[in-house]
Amino acid sequence: MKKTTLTLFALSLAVAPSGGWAQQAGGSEFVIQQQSLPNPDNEPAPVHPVPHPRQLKWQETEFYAFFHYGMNTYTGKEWGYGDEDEDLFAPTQAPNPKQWLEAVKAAGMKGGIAVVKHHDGFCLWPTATTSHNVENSSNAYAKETNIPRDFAAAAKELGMKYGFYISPWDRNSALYGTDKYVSDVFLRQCAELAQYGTDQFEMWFDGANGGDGYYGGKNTTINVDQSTYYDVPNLRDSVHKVCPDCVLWGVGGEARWIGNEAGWAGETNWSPENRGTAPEGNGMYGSENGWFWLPGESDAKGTNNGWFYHDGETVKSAERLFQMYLETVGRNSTLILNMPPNKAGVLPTATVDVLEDLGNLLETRLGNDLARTAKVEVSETRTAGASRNYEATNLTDGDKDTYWATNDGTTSATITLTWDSPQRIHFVALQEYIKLGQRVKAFKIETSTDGSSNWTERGGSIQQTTVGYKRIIPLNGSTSNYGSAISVKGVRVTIEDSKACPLLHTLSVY
Ligand code: FUL
Repeated sequence: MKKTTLTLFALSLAVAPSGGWAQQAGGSEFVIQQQSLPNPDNEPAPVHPVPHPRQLKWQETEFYAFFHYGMNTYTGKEWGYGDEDEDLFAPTQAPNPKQWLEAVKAAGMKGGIAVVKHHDGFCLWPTATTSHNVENSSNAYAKETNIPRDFAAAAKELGMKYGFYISPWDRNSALYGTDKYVSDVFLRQCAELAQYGTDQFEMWFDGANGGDGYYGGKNTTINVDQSTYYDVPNLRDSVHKVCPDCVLWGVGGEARWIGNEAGWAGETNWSPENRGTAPEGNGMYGSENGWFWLPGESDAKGTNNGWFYHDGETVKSAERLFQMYLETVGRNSTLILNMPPNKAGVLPTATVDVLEDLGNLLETRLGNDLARTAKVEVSETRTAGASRNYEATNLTDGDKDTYWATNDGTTSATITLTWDSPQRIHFVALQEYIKLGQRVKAFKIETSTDGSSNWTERGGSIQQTTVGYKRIIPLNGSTSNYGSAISVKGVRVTIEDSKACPLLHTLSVY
């Protein structure tokens, strides 16, 4: 039994020998007697901070879409002022969220977030909270429009995750800037959205607050202090009571803004972070010793102009989007890639085609894990417990819940994969068992043509530092040039430094 004793003067509580609390008459000692918890599986102690289970599920979504559609689609703006005539929202046919989701599913995305209210305050569902909504447009398709309803239903049908972007800043609301806005408008809108599903995986609460707006007819500037105005603890609590697995992004943040909107995260990227100047702190890189688990999310435009669709909007190439994937998902970040529906309320054919091409690239380049057929050996294996082992084969069994680990105190180790015949490869991917914290600080990847000698370091000048949820290293050192494969009979990963014993659940080779 371990015993930790803290002495605090002027306190009169003590832990009884039995382990329960006991009052010490007139005493001045505060004793915490910590019993060693039974650990029959010999599981490693966590390295804090660790993710909340909802953050873990969220991270597994990896790659998902953003759909900016709304009043701005018809006015040509990116930030509407909030004074738009509702009639301007005029779809040329019934908007079709199922088509949006089908198209991104073909690109390998596992879900999507639909903007249902942007800063102009125009709501894409019939709501009791404001007249600035679809029902008040004279357009026949608009009157039938209910994006959150149709989006959630389509996602469920397609087996995808869904969430909503609902702008806290509302340039239309006469109540904006008063407490009543938060309780009677914003929180109610969140509650209304829950009628379309309580299994939302993320709520995007954008932090923008440019100040000026129409605000119910008052043409004025209203600035709020977002850290206090939105009553964040209550907001978080209210959302989680209804949608327990929903991660709040931005205001109330449980994930952090990578901060460049260009589709890349730092090669060194920690999920731990301090809540700093912005609520999200050190965007691209996180902080090795951060206090909170605040994993990075990269929001990026999949088209060349706006978040909203504008005339002449063109889609980025599948190769460019593949590069973004490597530089975000491949660097311990999620990627939320924006694909804006057009005035007909659908993704244009050119977008759909690129998404399909992207799906094919991901499938051909990262779809066939050659590690599954390799022999795997490690320099050390943690002593097994009663019902869990930490064997090297856990790395290649395709199961994210089994992992390889070293014994406590061992912070460097090697993993060697070998094949009898030469394999043509481009990428190595690593995944930590982050449930027990992010640990790896430095690693290197080498390959060998015969599997036993002449090991050559790979990855060019790419920093091989953090791993986190997922790290993908292009062996040629380039995220933009797929290049030609290298032929190998061995891959060796050396963990050079780690905060504590390293825990990896998957090692993949493509
Ligand atoms: C920003 C907003 O102001 C943009 O309009 C867009 O919605 C982007 C994703 O977030 O902060």
